[in-house]
Amino acid sequence: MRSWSAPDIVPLPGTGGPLRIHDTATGRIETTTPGPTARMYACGITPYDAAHLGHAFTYLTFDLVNRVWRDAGHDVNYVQNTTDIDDPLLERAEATGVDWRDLAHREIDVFRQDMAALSIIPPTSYVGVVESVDLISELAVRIRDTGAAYDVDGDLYFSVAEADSFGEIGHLDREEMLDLFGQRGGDPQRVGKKDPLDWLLWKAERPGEPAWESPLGRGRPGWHIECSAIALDRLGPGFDINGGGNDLVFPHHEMGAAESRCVTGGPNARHHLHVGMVGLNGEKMSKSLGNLVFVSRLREEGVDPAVIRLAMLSHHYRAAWEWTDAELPTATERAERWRAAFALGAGPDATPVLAAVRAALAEDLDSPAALEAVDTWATAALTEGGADTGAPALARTTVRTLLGVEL
Ligand code: 5CA
Ligand code: ZN
Repeated sequence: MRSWSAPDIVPLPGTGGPLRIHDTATGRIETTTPGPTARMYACGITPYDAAHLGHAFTYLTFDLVNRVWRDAGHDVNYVQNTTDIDDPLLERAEATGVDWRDLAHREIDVFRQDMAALSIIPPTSYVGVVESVDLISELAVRIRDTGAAYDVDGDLYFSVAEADSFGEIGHLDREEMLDLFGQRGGDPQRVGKKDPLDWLLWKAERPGEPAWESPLGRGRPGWHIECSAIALDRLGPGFDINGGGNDLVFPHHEMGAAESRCVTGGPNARHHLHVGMVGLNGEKMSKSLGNLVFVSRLREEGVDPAVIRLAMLSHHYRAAWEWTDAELPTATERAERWRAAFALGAGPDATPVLAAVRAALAEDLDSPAALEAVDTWATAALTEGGADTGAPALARTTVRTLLGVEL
């Protein structure tokens, strides 16, 4: 599937250090150790509605990972899916009287524009489920052939009893798993399953619903297997980082990891990165709750995407936070201050700013600390001045290349 246009990445002097990130599976900050090409997968949108600030915050986080790795000298193979066939998409299409394909194409297109406007580096491979049905059904067959899956009235289920190391990412107890499984797209009540936690790999064709031919019969993929199949196909086993928002820790990433482990015998990824939820008025911003601030709406209202990006960067990726009316004025003021400092003919040496931004991002993507380092330099440049004529340009390039803020 077509991705979106890439922002300009201007190289910086020197190289950054290794990226350390909080790994959900270990609960600790771990040092990533990619090869020459770092490999990362992030769960993409289900395109039944426009992207909101929560989605943007998640993709901004993976964009920072991408930038830090590149600055450390790696190429990055970044894969993102889009769930262009799933129940919520079909429900919305039905409710609004549009074809589900048209709905998906329209929303994916808005998403691409949002991502490009926010200077998010596009994935190397942007992969839809519809175009991947064959490789997903192939993985389902491989899983079935190991004996880990079984049939319930034509649908294929993964048997949780056969999942080695189940719980390795979220470390939840069974009660919590059952609760979250029911809330997040699972079917604990389905009659005929061996265990309420067993999950759907392949859903046989239902009347009036789209279906594809496969060795498992006509039908469509379950949710988790789309990501495990696409990641295995494009990245291979044991890639560097898998992740998404922290609403995906369970069941999505736990069940996806179990699928992958079932056929490879090892972990799908070396590290698991999860982003805190962005809320509005005390609730998680979510399509089903309808409490959304759309990136596309803000853009239509004329908000500078660099300001939206700055507002998000002022929050650490792991913390849950709320979008409020104060976000945009604060970020606008900061953008103006920085712009004024970058426009000066000279300023204080900016080498320490580059070092501080590099260090802050490499240590678990501490973007608030990175912004503070730039604030300190900009304030000094504007109030005390400085003699270094290269400093404003170096500070600006630091901000553009590492933080992706185009000022
Ligand atoms: N298509 C699936 C993943 S395979 C999905 O979860 N789609 S989504 O549209 O619901 O979410 C897209 C991405 O944004 C996911 O990584 C999800 O974890 C993240 N996300 C959703 N809501 C929020 C939020 N309020 N704050 C932060 N991230 C969010
Ligand atoms: Zn996913």
